[in-house]
Amino acid sequence: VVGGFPVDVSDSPWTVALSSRDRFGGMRSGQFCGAVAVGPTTVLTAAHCMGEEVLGVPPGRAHDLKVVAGRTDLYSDVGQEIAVSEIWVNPAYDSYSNSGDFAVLKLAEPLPQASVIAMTGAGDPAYSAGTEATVYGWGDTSGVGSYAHGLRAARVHVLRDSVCENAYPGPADGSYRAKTMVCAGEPQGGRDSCQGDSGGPLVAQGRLIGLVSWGSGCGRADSPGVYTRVSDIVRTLRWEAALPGAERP
Ligand code: 4AZ
Repeated sequence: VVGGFPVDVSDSPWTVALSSRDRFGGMRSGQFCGAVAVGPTTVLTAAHCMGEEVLGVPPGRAHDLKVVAGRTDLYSDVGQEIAVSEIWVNPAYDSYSNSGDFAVLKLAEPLPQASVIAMTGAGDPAYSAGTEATVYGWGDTSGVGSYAHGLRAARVHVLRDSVCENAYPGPADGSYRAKTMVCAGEPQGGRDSCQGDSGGPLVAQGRLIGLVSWGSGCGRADSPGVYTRVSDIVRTLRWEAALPGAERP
């Protein structure tokens, strides 16, 4: 998180860290992405966090993939480390456009119910341009690879889809798709998510509206953060639960 402030994880207990001992060249803590608890044994993260180039190994062979909950400072040993027992990567995820960038992790043991955040649905006013939102993570605080030990957060605004459509017409800098993505940031830059925050939460009005996904750099003017649209996750999961493996509309 760039341009943010320190927070205690007890203020956002649904913000959890992903760690794996397969991580090469990463942070000493083993943290490599953020994630969000949406049920006692259900955690969302970015699909790209489950990619071999991020994980170091194919997701099915991840050793010691853990969710770290209740730990503000990753270098402390408070809180819980819970094993991931199942990984479901959105089959509609397109690594080229980054559309549909989410995965569902099942935990071997439950988190407390109080650590769960509600997901928002389509039509939620929390998505209106101008809504203040907060992004949380342990990622890069500078855009040049200095990682936080402690959880940080930044306030950003939900921006009109046209802002990201203009910033990211693709293909060079990525292409923004309003159906599956949310645009958020500050027009003048300064406050943003960054590398290492991926998969973590964007929260507005007490509800989860996005997962950190991509962007051009961090905190740059006219290069907002792009988040996986949670209402699209909800729609996809309903569809998958009803008709596993079916072709999506
Ligand atoms: C990344 O590389 C990344 N400024 C995440 C978020 C943003 C940019 C890059 C948004 O994981």
